[in-house]
Amino acid sequence: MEFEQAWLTYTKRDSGKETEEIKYIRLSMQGKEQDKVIQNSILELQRAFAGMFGRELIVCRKPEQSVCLMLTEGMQAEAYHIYEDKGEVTIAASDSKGILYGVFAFLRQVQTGSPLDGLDLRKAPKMPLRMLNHWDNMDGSIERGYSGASFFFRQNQILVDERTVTYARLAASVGINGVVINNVNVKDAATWLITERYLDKVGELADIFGGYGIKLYMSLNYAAPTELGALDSADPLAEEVRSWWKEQMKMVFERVPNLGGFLIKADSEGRPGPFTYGRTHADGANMLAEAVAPYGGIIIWRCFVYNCQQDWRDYKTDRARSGYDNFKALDGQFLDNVILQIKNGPMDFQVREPVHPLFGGMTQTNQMLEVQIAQEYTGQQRHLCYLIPMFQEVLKFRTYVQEENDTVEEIVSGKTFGQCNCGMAAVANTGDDANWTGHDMAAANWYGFGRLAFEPELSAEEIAKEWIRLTYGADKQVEETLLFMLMSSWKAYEQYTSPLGIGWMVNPDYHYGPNVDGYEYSRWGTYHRADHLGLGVDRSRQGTGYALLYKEPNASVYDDKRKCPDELLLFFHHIPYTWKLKSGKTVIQHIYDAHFDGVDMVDEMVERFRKLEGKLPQKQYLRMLERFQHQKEHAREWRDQINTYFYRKSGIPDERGREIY
Ligand code: GCW
Repeated sequence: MEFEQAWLTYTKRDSGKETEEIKYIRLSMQGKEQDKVIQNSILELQRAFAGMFGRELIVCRKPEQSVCLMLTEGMQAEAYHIYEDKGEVTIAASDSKGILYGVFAFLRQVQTGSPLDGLDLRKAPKMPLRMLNHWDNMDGSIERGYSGASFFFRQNQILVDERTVTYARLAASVGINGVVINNVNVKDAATWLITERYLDKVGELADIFGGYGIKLYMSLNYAAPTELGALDSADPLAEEVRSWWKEQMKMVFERVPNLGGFLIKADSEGRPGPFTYGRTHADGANMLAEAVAPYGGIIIWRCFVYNCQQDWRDYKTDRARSGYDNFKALDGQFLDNVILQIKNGPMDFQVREPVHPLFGGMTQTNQMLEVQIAQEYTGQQRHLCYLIPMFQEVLKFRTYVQEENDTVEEIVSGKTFGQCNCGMAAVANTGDDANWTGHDMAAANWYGFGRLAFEPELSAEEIAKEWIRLTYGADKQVEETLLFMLMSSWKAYEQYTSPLGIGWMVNPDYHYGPNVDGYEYSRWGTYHRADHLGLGVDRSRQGTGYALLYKEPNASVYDDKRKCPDELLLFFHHIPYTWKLKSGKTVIQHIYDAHFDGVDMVDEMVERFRKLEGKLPQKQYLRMLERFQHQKEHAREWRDQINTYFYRKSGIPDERGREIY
């Protein structure tokens, strides 16, 4: 399958000052023997300079040349320092990953046209783990994949080819240092990934990744001992089960010594787990952690655990509570090489959710934030939805777990509780489409996720600008237009889809397109609980009590409908249509206005985009235009379905007299 280079285009540059400055570039390498990562760093520089300037970079060992890669002592792991002195650029680091990240950062400077004169850039990644989670199945399909088939697996075989290398380069260029290659729902052939059948190929993949500073991880089937036919039980406290895992892991790590570890989804949505044996998540996670500990392995255990069969009509049960209720009591029981991976919100990657209350709820457990750049609920890469602004809001959220250093960012950076097994993971949005991400502009989410996990202090706008320049060059109109589109897109999507934090108004199972009553577990009634008077889920102390899971003052703010922020109001409260929001509008009028405004925003985006014809490569332009045309129509369908539904329910007309179908 043909593939493009996404943001690593390295296209020809033949004007501008920066070109002059580095015209005579040569490369020198100081420091210890070159490992694979350093070799790849040099290759990357050579590739880039050949592409951008049509010049060959000569590698020599004399220090007085123009670009110097320097391994030195005393810097933080993975950090780099780039500085210019008398026309010579030095990229210094204490480890080869620092050199690699420094090289990519230097190339970003050159490509975005930032001045090299007087350059003095010191960066160290904020989050220790910066991971992509692929939900790829071994038959080649991708769960919630919107960009074609898997490029890791086909027909139950592991693929290793040119695309693997380009993938690793793209991921490393934004600082990704861990990749889970298979779906967390581990079934069929994937259960066998930890056996002889696949380990040679896993090892090959792990080596390619390793050359780019990336550790390979796999998702694990908790019931592997029984499903592989080895034992009758997977009880985490049974001696034979524990020793089976120890033996298995010994073999796995012998064969793939640079393996990072495993990701596990247990006791959720039909996946097996320790509950079968009356054991806790801590029992299950710790058993595996012990088995991988001798090899420096890590167990990442997901907190996305809920019982989808529960009757929640009477407000006694609430899916939003279940992550917290399952894990809070276990805080402090997990071994050091276990990390709990927590989705950004308590439900499931809706366009708007409050921050998961486990952040701030746990103080003695390694924690990792999971976000989803695969746009399952945010337009499936047919709609444009740049998610970095959302992730930034999540990271900046104050949990009040302590007086300072209490934001989600500080927790998952390890600052709050002095941890180093922590970080951020994104459910990946890639597939084997030529452009990797289905929608060309969805690549900004992949790019942005990595950049954000490395440097959360960057603004969503800065990240977007970088991505635009790297991908499409320095044309002002292109930059302004695409920046406007990216920065308006999340807001627009939120406006024309489900209102005020309520969520779930999508078609069941495939989660695309409007369906107000579409929540798949609606056998107990609609999720949104709309009647002729109002809508929303009462999660206050009178309702499910979920609001009280937060630390003060968050709990009181969410618990009180007068204080609760508008954008989350219907997540936390059941509200009459006539209730006045902080904005001064009634709930029903907000629903109408937001839906009309959202469509207008899309229209404006598309109108501006059309003016880029001739400025973007034609093939890409047409590919994108097709998606934008669909988004335009589909946004109208959303608007009309939602507005009509609530008009019919409430009987209250639009005060601006617009036609509601
Ligand atoms: O968002 C939901 C998806 C499932 C997914 C699950 C999870 C991998 O609809 O497809 O399964 O979350 O995160 O485990």
